[in-house]
Amino acid sequence: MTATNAPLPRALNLIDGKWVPAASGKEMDVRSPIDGEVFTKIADSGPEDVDAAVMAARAAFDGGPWSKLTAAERGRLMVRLGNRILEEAEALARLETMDNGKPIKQSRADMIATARYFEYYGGAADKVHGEVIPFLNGYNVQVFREPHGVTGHIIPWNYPAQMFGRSIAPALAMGNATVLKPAEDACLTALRIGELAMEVGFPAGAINIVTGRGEVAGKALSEHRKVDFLSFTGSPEVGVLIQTAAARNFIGCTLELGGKSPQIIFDDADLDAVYPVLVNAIIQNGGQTCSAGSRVLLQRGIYDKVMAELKTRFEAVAASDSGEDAVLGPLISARQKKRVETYIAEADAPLVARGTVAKGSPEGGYYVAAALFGPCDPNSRIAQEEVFGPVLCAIPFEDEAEAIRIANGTEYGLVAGIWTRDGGRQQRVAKAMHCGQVFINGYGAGGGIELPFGGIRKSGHGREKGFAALHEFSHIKTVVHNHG
Ligand code: TXE
Repeated sequence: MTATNAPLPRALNLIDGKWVPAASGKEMDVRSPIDGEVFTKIADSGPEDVDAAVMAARAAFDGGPWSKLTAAERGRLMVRLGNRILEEAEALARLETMDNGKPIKQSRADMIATARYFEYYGGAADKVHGEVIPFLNGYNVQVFREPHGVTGHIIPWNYPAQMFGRSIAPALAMGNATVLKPAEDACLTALRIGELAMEVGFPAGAINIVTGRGEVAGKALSEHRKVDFLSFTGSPEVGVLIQTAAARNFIGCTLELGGKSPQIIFDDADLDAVYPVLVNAIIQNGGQTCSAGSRVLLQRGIYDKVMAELKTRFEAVAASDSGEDAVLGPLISARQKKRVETYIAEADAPLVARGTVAKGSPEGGYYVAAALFGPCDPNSRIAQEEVFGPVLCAIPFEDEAEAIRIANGTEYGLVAGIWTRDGGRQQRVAKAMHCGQVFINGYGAGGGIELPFGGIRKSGHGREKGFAALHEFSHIKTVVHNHG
């Protein structure tokens, strides 16, 4: 296993500025995907722990020290946390790799992105201005952007540190007090960053972290009546439960539920630029990325040429133990490995290439060799469902109209990539995409903290990243003043 020199966080929750065990005393095992071995424990929290965290956040927001900070002071704390994350980046990256299994280089990049969330939103905290609206004579009308209050955050295991930053940084910038339930499959960096947050001086109750099972701790957080807003990233199945719970409490929520994102390659594309991006967009993080480019749409004239090159590149990909040279690590869990292997075994399309699992990869790790399928029927299961593994399916198309139809032809709508030198086509196809983010002659799976990100339909709703997230984590209050 990749050695970690990071101090392991204890099996405790962060509630009201203190590190405490689950009230029940229960703990759960944490396994490293690299070798499948248990290497530490986390708190297996129940509704009573969630309740304590929510009440701590309530107190922090309803008149506690957190509520008394100016926007600039909140921002300063966040920037300080970003800087601490950078100072600890190597240790955090090693912890992430051990806990999540991703290649160490990916973890290093993730830590820089995580720090950047706190830097970006820390800088933005005092730059969200209200408005003054011209109205009747004798009136002043002001529009304020107010925090919701207590925000509940349920995040997945694929980018534990980045999701922590992505979800809570904009909420904190707006002055909300937060309760976060990280994923049971990987949450150690979130806990460690919680320790750093206490170190840099966040007041008690502003950031609370409760670990545990989704159907217990996650459920309790999503249904808690004192939570004012929910932010969820995970599966569509759980997204429905979150939205239902939000509706029962008459609160808002954002859902980020993954995708089946297409990259459309027209026959005039710069193919040498395309190849590495295509492979990376599905190999990165083992394909366990909501915005993974999991479908490649190829114009018929270049189909054979591109597939021959992709075949060579896929066969050269070896899943390995996430050390310095690794590009593909293990998947997160035995369950995900089984799920992905089943998709591969049952795929209703020709298998074109399979990568390998490097010799010497630890027994018991959750390694899956990359797979390339094609030509796939656009309506086949492998071309419609999110596999969440290193599995790419190729679909041929004739012309622009067919490419658009196929690209938009799934239940998801998160990201699309368009590769062509034709400027008019770039604009037409981008406009025609039913999704939340489009890349032209590039593809940034997950990148860009400044860029609003999120989906439509089964990919969810609401926007994270950029200033859009600050708007999600606030509501508008209109004050009408009759001074006549
Ligand atoms: O997700 P879950 P899973 C997709 C991807 C993957 C599939 C299953 O296709 O293969 O979902 O992954 C918490 N109430 N994505 O099962 O269960 C859980 O503890 C409240 C895409 O791991 O949705 C964790 O913190 N919370 C996605 C979080 O929800 C509950 C990333 C996500 O877990 C809960 C992850 C409940 N009843 C998976 N049940 C993306 N958009 O990137 C679970 N949770």
